[in-house]
Amino acid sequence: MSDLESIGYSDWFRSRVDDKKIAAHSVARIVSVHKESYTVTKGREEVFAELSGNLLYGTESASDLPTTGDWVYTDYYDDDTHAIIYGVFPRKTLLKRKTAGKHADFQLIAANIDVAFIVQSLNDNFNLRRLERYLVMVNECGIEPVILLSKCDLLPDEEVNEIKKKVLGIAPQTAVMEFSNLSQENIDLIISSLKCKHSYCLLGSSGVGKTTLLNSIIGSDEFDTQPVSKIQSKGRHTTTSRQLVRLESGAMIIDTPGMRELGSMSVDDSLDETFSEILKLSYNCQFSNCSHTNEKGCAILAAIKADDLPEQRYQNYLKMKKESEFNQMSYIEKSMLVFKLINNELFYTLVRF
Ligand SMILES: Nc1nc2c(ncn2[C@@H]2O[C@H](COP(=O)(O)OP(=O)(O)OP(=O)(O)O)[C@@H](O)[C@H]2O)c(=O)[nH]1
Ligand SMILES: [Mg+2]
Ligand SMILES: [Zn+2]
Repeated sequence: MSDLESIGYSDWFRSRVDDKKIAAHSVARIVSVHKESYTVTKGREEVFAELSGNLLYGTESASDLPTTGDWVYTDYYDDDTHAIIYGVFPRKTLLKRKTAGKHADFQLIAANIDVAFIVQSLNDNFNLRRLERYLVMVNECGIEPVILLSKCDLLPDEEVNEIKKKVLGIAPQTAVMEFSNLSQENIDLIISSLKCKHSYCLLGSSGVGKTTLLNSIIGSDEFDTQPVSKIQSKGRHTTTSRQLVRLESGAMIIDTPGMRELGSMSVDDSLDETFSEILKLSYNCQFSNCSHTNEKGCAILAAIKADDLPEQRYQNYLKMKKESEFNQMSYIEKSMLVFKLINNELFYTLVRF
């Protein structure tokens, strides 16, 4: 196995190389992203790297710039102490999220991730609706989700099992496991599930124990963690950067800062995947263009009435569908929507006088 293969390089990427770039440069993987620089590796030491002028000034969208986990074309200089990045490989998967604020901007979280661990703590952080949002995001990106319920030391087993049942109710196809960094329950199972050459990432709200889990996995306190009360009083996350960490097993894992706002980004496909039972029901609606709101012969409404589908889950589906449609609108479309509303407001004011 070559050094590159040991960190995940495969035929998938090999068959997508740019002939000109591969003739001129070598391949490396992004380990971490800093303000204006990067760290890259070819499977051994990590090297400081910067973007070439062409890449820095010639890209039209921020999504064309490298993110953690990306494969890139590089040249090493000065006895391999420093590298220049010339281009980014096509991505197998790209994890991104809508950033806070009005613009439909995206922040890249990580590229070429195989499995995403969605972490929620079993005590105060647990929320099924939030979990659904994470599942949509991960499915949207074509990444396999695994749900990890943290801090199981804080709850009696019966309560843990109740919550697990609820989770399986919304994600029957997804692996779900409770664990504790404190008692180390199921940590060995998580470790043995990590496959050589595969890339993983840890997702979830601030304070759920993502970094503590990473420390449990590597068996040392290498990365900073912080009590939840401190995170709340400071109003910021403990983990602030993303870094590809190589484990002894040959697996790679990226810890991420907790997410405050989770915008769902698009495509009905992944919504349908997350809410697959709703999609299945809709095949039985009498009319093919059924809006599932008031039609006769609507299988979804019938299922809600018969208690086969929880009303709340259906409402959540509708809400996310709407949100996803809104997010797909361009900034201009959204501004026009507001503008129209302002006009209406003025119009009514005039009528009243
Ligand atoms: N009781 C209990 N506490 C835990 C467990 N895992 C983590 N904690 C505590 O939860 C707090 C937050 O843990 P972190 O690992 O820093 O949380 P994080 O998810 O990395 O948070 P951000 O980096 O801000 O996104 C720390 O005080 C941990 O000691 C657990 O299994 N049980
Ligand atoms: Mg952290
Ligand atoms: Zn219907």
